[in-house]
Amino acid sequence: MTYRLYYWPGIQGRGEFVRLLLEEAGAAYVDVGNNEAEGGLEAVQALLASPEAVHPAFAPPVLVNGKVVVAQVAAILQYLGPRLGLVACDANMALWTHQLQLTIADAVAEAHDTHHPLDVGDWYRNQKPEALRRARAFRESRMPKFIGWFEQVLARNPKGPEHLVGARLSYADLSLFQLVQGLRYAFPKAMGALERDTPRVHALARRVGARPNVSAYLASPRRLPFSEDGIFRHYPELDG
Ligand SMILES: N[C@@H](CCC(=O)N[C@@H](CS)C(=O)NCC(=O)O)C(=O)O
Repeated sequence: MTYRLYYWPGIQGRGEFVRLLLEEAGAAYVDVGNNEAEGGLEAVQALLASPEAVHPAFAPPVLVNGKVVVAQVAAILQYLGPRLGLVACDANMALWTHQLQLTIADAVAEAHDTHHPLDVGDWYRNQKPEALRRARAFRESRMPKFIGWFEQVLARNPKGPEHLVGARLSYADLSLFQLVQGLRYAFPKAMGALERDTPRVHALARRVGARPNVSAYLASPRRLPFSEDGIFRHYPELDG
Protein backbone atom coordinates (compact mmCIF):
# COMPACT_ATOMS: atom_id res chain seq x y z
CA MET A 1 0.00 0.00 0.00
CA THR A 2 1.30 3.45 -0.91
CA TYR A 3 0.69 6.03 1.81
CA ARG A 4 -0.53 9.44 0.67
CA LEU A 5 0.68 12.48 2.62
CA TYR A 6 -1.33 15.66 2.14
CA TYR A 7 0.57 18.75 3.15
CA TRP A 8 1.20 22.27 1.82
CA PRO A 9 3.76 22.33 -1.01
CA GLY A 10 7.15 23.99 -0.80
CA ILE A 11 7.76 23.87 2.95
CA GLN A 12 8.82 21.25 5.48
CA GLY A 13 6.22 22.37 8.00
CA ARG A 14 4.55 19.78 10.18
CA GLY A 15 4.54 17.42 7.22
CA GLU A 16 8.25 16.86 7.88
CA PHE A 17 7.57 14.85 11.03
CA VAL A 18 5.60 12.39 8.90
CA ARG A 19 8.08 12.37 5.99
CA LEU A 20 10.95 11.47 8.32
CA LEU A 21 9.09 8.38 9.49
CA LEU A 22 8.21 7.22 6.00
CA GLU A 23 11.77 7.86 4.79
CA GLU A 24 13.44 6.09 7.72
CA ALA A 25 11.19 3.05 7.15
CA GLY A 26 11.69 3.10 3.37
CA ALA A 27 7.89 3.12 3.01
CA ALA A 28 6.20 3.81 -0.32
CA TYR A 29 4.49 7.19 -0.18
CA VAL A 30 3.30 10.04 -2.33
CA ASP A 31 3.90 13.59 -1.10
CA VAL A 32 0.75 14.85 -2.79
CA GLY A 33 1.23 18.60 -2.24
CA ASN A 34 4.69 18.53 -3.82
CA ASN A 35 3.66 16.25 -6.67
CA GLU A 36 1.87 18.02 -9.51
CA ALA A 37 1.07 14.73 -11.21
CA GLU A 38 -0.89 13.74 -8.07
CA GLY A 39 -2.78 17.04 -7.99
CA GLY A 40 -0.38 19.19 -5.91
CA LEU A 41 -1.86 22.01 -3.86
CA GLU A 42 -5.32 21.61 -5.39
CA ALA A 43 -5.51 18.02 -4.22
CA VAL A 44 -4.60 19.11 -0.68
CA GLN A 45 -7.26 21.82 -0.75
CA ALA A 46 -9.82 19.41 -2.19
CA LEU A 47 -9.18 16.88 0.60
CA LEU A 48 -9.63 19.57 3.25
CA ALA A 49 -12.81 20.90 1.63
CA SER A 50 -14.31 17.50 0.86
CA PRO A 51 -18.03 17.70 1.75
CA GLU A 52 -18.32 13.89 1.94
CA ALA A 53 -15.64 13.39 4.61
CA VAL A 54 -17.12 11.67 7.66
CA HIS A 55 -13.94 12.50 9.62
CA PRO A 56 -12.99 15.89 8.15
CA ALA A 57 -9.43 17.05 8.83
CA PHE A 58 -9.05 20.43 10.53
CA ALA A 59 -5.60 21.14 9.09
CA PRO A 60 -2.76 19.36 7.29
CA PRO A 61 -0.74 17.18 7.52
CA VAL A 62 -3.23 14.44 6.68
CA LEU A 63 -2.23 10.84 5.99
CA VAL A 64 -4.43 8.67 3.80
CA ASN A 65 -4.02 4.91 3.68
CA GLY A 66 -6.91 3.38 1.74
CA LYS A 67 -10.04 4.23 3.70
CA VAL A 68 -8.08 5.49 6.71
CA VAL A 69 -7.71 9.27 6.95
CA VAL A 70 -5.68 10.64 9.89
CA ALA A 71 -4.80 14.24 10.72
CA GLN A 72 -2.78 15.66 13.65
CA VAL A 73 0.93 14.81 13.56
CA ALA A 74 0.88 12.91 16.85
CA ALA A 75 -2.10 10.80 15.75
CA ILE A 76 -0.50 10.13 12.36
CA LEU A 77 2.69 8.91 14.02
CA GLN A 78 0.70 6.85 16.51
CA TYR A 79 -0.99 5.20 13.52
CA LEU A 80 2.19 4.72 11.48
CA GLY A 81 4.52 3.73 14.33
CA PRO A 82 3.42 0.08 14.70
CA ARG A 83 3.01 -0.35 10.93
CA LEU A 84 6.55 0.86 10.23
CA GLY A 85 8.21 -0.76 13.27
CA LEU A 86 8.96 2.62 14.84
CA VAL A 87 7.31 2.23 18.24
CA ALA A 88 7.56 -0.33 21.02
CA CYS A 89 4.96 -3.15 21.04
CA ASP A 90 4.46 -2.79 24.80
CA ALA A 91 1.33 -0.67 25.40
CA ASN A 92 2.87 1.38 28.22
CA MET A 93 5.95 2.18 26.15
CA ALA A 94 3.75 3.10 23.17
CA LEU A 95 1.76 5.44 25.40
CA TRP A 96 4.98 7.02 26.69
CA THR A 97 6.14 7.51 23.09
CA HIS A 98 2.85 9.25 22.31
CA GLN A 99 3.30 11.54 25.32
CA LEU A 100 6.77 12.47 24.10
CA GLN A 101 5.33 13.25 20.68
CA LEU A 102 2.59 15.45 22.15
CA THR A 103 5.26 17.38 24.06
CA ILE A 104 7.18 17.86 20.82
CA ALA A 105 3.95 19.15 19.27
CA ASP A 106 3.63 21.67 22.11
CA ALA A 107 7.23 22.83 21.54
CA VAL A 108 6.59 23.15 17.79
CA ALA A 109 3.49 25.27 18.39
CA GLU A 110 5.39 27.55 20.78
CA ALA A 111 8.29 27.89 18.32
CA HIS A 112 5.77 28.87 15.65
CA ASP A 113 4.13 31.42 17.93
CA THR A 114 7.42 33.31 18.39
CA HIS A 115 6.89 34.82 14.92
CA HIS A 116 3.08 34.79 15.08
CA PRO A 117 2.27 35.65 18.70
CA LEU A 118 -1.00 37.47 18.00
CA ASP A 119 -2.60 36.23 14.82
CA VAL A 120 -1.60 33.15 12.80
CA GLY A 121 -3.41 34.67 9.82
CA ASP A 122 -1.53 37.97 9.79
CA TRP A 123 1.99 38.83 8.58
CA TYR A 124 5.00 38.68 10.89
CA ARG A 125 5.72 42.31 10.04
CA ASN A 126 2.40 43.31 11.65
CA GLN A 127 3.22 41.69 15.02
CA LYS A 128 6.93 42.38 15.42
CA PRO A 129 7.01 44.01 18.90
CA GLU A 130 4.94 41.15 20.30
CA ALA A 131 7.14 38.65 18.46
CA LEU A 132 10.27 40.12 20.05
CA ARG A 133 8.73 39.73 23.49
CA ARG A 134 7.40 36.23 22.83
CA ALA A 135 10.71 35.08 21.28
CA ARG A 136 12.66 36.31 24.27
CA ALA A 137 10.46 34.33 26.64
CA PHE A 138 10.74 31.30 24.38
CA ARG A 139 14.55 31.52 24.15
CA GLU A 140 15.13 32.22 27.81
CA SER A 141 12.49 30.08 29.45
CA ARG A 142 10.46 27.73 27.29
CA MET A 143 13.10 26.39 24.90
CA PRO A 144 15.54 25.49 27.71
CA LYS A 145 12.64 23.90 29.61
CA PHE A 146 11.60 21.73 26.64
CA ILE A 147 15.12 20.73 25.58
CA GLY A 148 16.20 20.24 29.21
CA TRP A 149 13.21 17.96 29.78
CA PHE A 150 14.17 15.79 26.80
CA GLU A 151 17.73 15.70 28.18
CA GLN A 152 16.31 14.32 31.45
CA VAL A 153 14.19 11.77 29.58
CA LEU A 154 17.33 10.49 27.85
CA ALA A 155 19.37 10.50 31.06
CA ARG A 156 16.64 8.53 32.87
CA ASN A 157 15.98 5.96 30.17
CA PRO A 158 16.79 2.66 31.93
CA LYS A 159 18.06 1.30 28.60
CA GLY A 160 20.51 4.17 28.19
CA PRO A 161 20.59 7.61 26.56
CA GLU A 162 20.80 6.45 22.94
CA HIS A 163 17.03 6.64 22.46
CA LEU A 164 14.07 8.35 24.09
CA VAL A 165 12.20 5.07 24.61
CA GLY A 166 13.88 1.76 25.39
CA ALA A 167 16.83 0.56 23.34
CA ARG A 168 15.41 1.07 19.85
CA LEU A 169 14.69 3.93 17.50
CA SER A 170 11.12 5.23 17.74
CA TYR A 171 9.21 7.93 15.93
CA ALA A 172 9.81 10.20 18.95
CA ASP A 173 13.58 10.11 18.23
CA LEU A 174 12.94 11.13 14.62
CA SER A 175 10.69 13.97 15.75
CA LEU A 176 13.17 15.19 18.37
CA PHE A 177 15.79 15.29 15.60
CA GLN A 178 13.49 17.53 13.54
CA LEU A 179 12.70 19.76 16.52
CA VAL A 180 16.43 20.24 17.21
CA GLN A 181 17.13 20.92 13.52
CA GLY A 182 14.33 23.47 13.37
CA LEU A 183 15.35 25.26 16.55
CA ARG A 184 18.99 25.35 15.42
CA TYR A 185 17.84 26.99 12.20
CA ALA A 186 15.55 29.50 13.89
CA PHE A 187 17.64 30.31 16.96
CA PRO A 188 21.27 29.38 16.17
CA LYS A 189 22.71 31.50 18.97
CA ALA A 190 20.26 30.46 21.66
CA MET A 191 20.39 26.78 20.69
CA GLY A 192 24.19 26.90 20.46
CA ALA A 193 24.29 28.20 24.02
CA LEU A 194 22.05 25.33 25.17
CA GLU A 195 24.18 22.60 23.62
CA ARG A 196 26.70 22.29 26.46
CA ASP A 197 23.94 21.59 29.00
CA THR A 198 21.97 19.19 26.79
CA PRO A 199 24.63 16.90 25.28
CA ARG A 200 22.40 13.81 25.08
CA VAL A 201 19.74 15.60 23.04
CA HIS A 202 22.32 16.91 20.58
CA ALA A 203 24.07 13.54 20.36
CA LEU A 204 20.74 11.88 19.60
CA ALA A 205 20.05 14.43 16.85
CA ARG A 206 23.47 13.72 15.32
CA ARG A 207 22.90 9.96 15.42
CA VAL A 208 19.46 10.22 13.83
CA GLY A 209 20.80 12.52 11.10
CA ALA A 210 23.54 9.99 10.32
CA ARG A 211 21.21 7.00 9.91
CA PRO A 212 21.51 5.70 6.34
CA ASN A 213 17.93 6.31 5.22
CA VAL A 214 17.65 9.63 7.02
CA SER A 215 20.96 10.99 5.70
CA ALA A 216 20.08 9.86 2.16
CA TYR A 217 16.76 11.67 2.52
CA LEU A 218 18.42 14.83 3.88
CA ALA A 219 20.73 14.90 0.85
CA SER A 220 17.87 14.35 -1.59
CA PRO A 221 15.68 16.98 -3.30
CA ARG A 222 12.74 15.61 -1.32
CA ARG A 223 14.12 17.35 1.79
CA LEU A 224 12.95 20.91 1.34
CA PRO A 225 15.05 23.65 2.96
CA PHE A 226 14.02 25.53 6.07
CA SER A 227 12.64 28.92 5.14
CA GLU A 228 10.78 31.95 6.40
CA ASP A 229 7.52 30.43 5.12
CA GLY A 230 7.66 27.49 7.51
CA ILE A 231 7.24 26.89 11.22
CA PHE A 232 10.90 27.38 12.17
CA ARG A 233 11.91 30.78 10.79
CA HIS A 234 15.22 32.52 11.19
CA TYR A 235 14.65 36.18 11.93
CA PRO A 236 17.96 37.29 13.51
CA GLU A 237 16.19 39.84 15.72
CA LEU A 238 14.26 36.99 17.39
CA ASP A 239 17.48 35.16 18.30
CA GLY A 240 18.54 37.83 20.81
N1 LIG B 1 -1.91 20.23 15.90
C1 LIG B 1 -1.89 20.06 14.47
C2 LIG B 1 -1.59 21.41 13.86
C3 LIG B 1 -1.86 21.43 12.38
C4 LIG B 1 -1.55 22.78 11.79
O1 LIG B 1 -1.51 23.81 12.49
N2 LIG B 1 -1.30 22.80 10.48
C5 LIG B 1 -0.94 24.05 9.82
C6 LIG B 1 0.18 23.83 8.84
S1 LIG B 1 1.64 23.30 9.69
C7 LIG B 1 -2.14 24.58 9.07
O2 LIG B 1 -2.23 24.51 7.86
N3 LIG B 1 -3.07 25.15 9.80
C8 LIG B 1 -4.25 25.73 9.23
C9 LIG B 1 -5.19 26.14 10.30
O3 LIG B 1 -4.90 25.92 11.48
O4 LIG B 1 -6.22 26.71 9.96
C10 LIG B 1 -0.86 19.01 14.06
O5 LIG B 1 0.06 18.75 14.85
O6 LIG B 1 -0.98 18.41 12.98
